[in-house]
Amino acid sequence: HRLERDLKLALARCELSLHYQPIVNLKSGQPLGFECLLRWQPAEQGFISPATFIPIAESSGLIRSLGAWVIEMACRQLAHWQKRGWSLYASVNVSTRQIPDGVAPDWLLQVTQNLGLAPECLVLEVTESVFATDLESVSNWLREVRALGFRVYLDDFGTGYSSLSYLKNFPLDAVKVDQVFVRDMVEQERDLALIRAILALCQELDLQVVAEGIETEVQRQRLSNLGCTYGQGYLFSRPLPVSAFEDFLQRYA
Ligand code: G
Ligand code: G
Ligand code: MN
Ligand code: NA
Repeated sequence: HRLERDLKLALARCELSLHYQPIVNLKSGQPLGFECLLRWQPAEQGFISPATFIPIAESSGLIRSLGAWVIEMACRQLAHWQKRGWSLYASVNVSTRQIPDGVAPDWLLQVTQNLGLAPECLVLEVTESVFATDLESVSNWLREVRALGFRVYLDDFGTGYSSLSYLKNFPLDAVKVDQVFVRDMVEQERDLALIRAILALCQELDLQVVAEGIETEVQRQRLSNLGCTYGQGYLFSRPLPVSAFEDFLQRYA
């Protein structure tokens, strides 16, 4: 596979970078953290979407080294921004294939400690597909990373193999409501009803909620009125490269 071969070389060739998208307080718009999104720009080509290359990295096993690079880069960038006075957290996507060995708790501790970062400032976004794997090792991993102070968000909530019993049995800090529910919540009564139900469920379970894919002021307002505290989406900012993200932060300094 040509893409797989090129992806193997991408790290050494410095073709990978992270873009940063703010996660904000819905009421004030204040950025509280950022999601790190991997970007690959091979020489003499445009960007290749992670939707294309992440599955290749997962099936080839390359996701381990790629994922480690993402976490180290995210932490370095976060430490830099914290030193500049921006009190933020970093949220990184973790593939199910990386759990548990690719994101070993003691390795995470080492990376953050070396940079002087509090574990609370690192969020690991996992998807519901973790619950379709070895539940015992996932469960042990979750408990260990959270006991060390790292936070875990359940990403793309509502689109995967979600069984509500997982919310009951597995310790999580927040769920990220997938953008498919937010997209039509203003026009479609059923989508709004689903959002309401998810928010009520999470309130009962003491789970925080981040709404994804917020593109309009009306969506922000509705979500905020329904008691959703955090959000992310193009309304606030697209995922941005370092300097553009710093410009964004500057506006809230
Ligand atoms: O940013 P964008 O919409 O292009 O991302 C597409 C998909 O790729 C999303 O599902 C996102 O979670 C995933 N993705 C982006 N960066 C990473 C990463 O560093 N690791 C993993 N595992 N997935 C990522
Ligand atoms: O799967 P995950 O939630 O990690 O991926 C987030 C993806 O959603 C990223 O690829 C990001 O570029 C994209 N995204 C972020 N905000 C918006 C938005 O407001 N609208 C749309 N359509 N996509 C968004
Ligand atoms: Mn995500
Ligand atoms: Na998501």
